[in-house]
Amino acid sequence: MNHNKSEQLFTAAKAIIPGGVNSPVRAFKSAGCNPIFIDKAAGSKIYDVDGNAYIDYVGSWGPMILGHCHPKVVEAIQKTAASGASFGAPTALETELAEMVNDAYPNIEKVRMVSSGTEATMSAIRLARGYTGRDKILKFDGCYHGHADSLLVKAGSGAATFGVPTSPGVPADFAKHTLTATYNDLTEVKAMVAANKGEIACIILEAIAGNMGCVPPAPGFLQGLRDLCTAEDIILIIDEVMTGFRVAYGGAQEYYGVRGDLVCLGKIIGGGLPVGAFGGKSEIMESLSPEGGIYQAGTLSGNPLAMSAGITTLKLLQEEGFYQQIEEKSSYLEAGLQQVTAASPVATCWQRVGGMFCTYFQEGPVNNFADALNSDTDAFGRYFRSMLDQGINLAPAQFEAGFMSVAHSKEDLDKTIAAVEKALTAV
Ligand code: HOZ
Repeated sequence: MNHNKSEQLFTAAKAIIPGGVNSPVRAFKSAGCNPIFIDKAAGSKIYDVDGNAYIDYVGSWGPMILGHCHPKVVEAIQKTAASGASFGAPTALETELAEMVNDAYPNIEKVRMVSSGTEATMSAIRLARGYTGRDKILKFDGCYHGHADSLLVKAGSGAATFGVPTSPGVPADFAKHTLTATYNDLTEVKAMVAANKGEIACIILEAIAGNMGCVPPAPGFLQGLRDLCTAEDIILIIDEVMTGFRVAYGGAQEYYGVRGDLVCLGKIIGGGLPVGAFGGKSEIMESLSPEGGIYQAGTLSGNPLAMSAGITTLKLLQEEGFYQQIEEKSSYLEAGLQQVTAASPVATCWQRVGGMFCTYFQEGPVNNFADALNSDTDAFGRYFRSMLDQGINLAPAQFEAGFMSVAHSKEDLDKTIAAVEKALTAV
């Protein structure tokens, strides 16, 4: 495959943008090659500036569950843009999307829109601290909740990929308030809570960890956290930026039947436009300014383009059988991949929940961050490069998830399975 134009654009970008990218993992650094620059996308495909087509399993890191450029979403954005791109003032669209979020998540009694997942999680943490009057928070190794100071401690995603799970620039005085525990280890969490009794404001987690690959919660883990938080007056924050409206219309909380006190959303609720949201029990949310004293604000919060893209997307997700289709496509891919990986001498482990998944280069299973770090990332790089060369766009790092869209056809899935078979011979 020819990547000449992408190479030229990357050289130009590196001269003016740190690392040539506006978000680190996009640089393809850990995949051992240079990034492709994107021209356009449609349905299940993404096209680079050199005219190469790829079956896309990145889906803008999750939002594109309908596939790229769904005509109804494009129309909604165009129509809204014709009336104004941003007002910095309330619109009816914000209430409409908030009501749709409340219908999907009954525990989100009130919700505030922001512009990214990072904003959602950092605001939810401030709210939890302000509401409880406690400073400490507890997160899990390898979970990634955006790049706010308190949360960039033993973080997954790019932080893990580039070997800086706790970033320079996060003051030790901030990081000391962030306790970290092993994902899926309830005993350890209980011990930490006991050792810090009355001091922990919140426990925050990805209900399905999607920033150390794809790690489902062990049976009883989520319910155990729920019970512990209730008993200790700790706010349970479920980060569903990735899983919300993805593994079910009501996200991981519907899927597993466990509810948080606060919930963070993003990605799908903006239909591909920059968006985030956090919400939960009215009693807690009412502590936010201007009702209460905990401050949080944003010029582009509730942006009309993002709201209309989100509303249209959610309406389409409500169509009969939508999640059944995502499940069928994902399990078809899973069955095909398991067949080819079983026939290969390369050690692999496939993990999936609904339309999010990951292939680890190790025997597995992967239950936590330490397990994920056992993967052979060099093997992942060889696999990734071979897949890209065969026209399959995967997330360019081992510690990321892949995403299915409803636009992926059987032909796409069969091509992907055949490409995996070939890629494994290159690993
Ligand atoms: N942290 C994101 C993936 N988990 C990266 C998103 C991006 O580079 O756009």
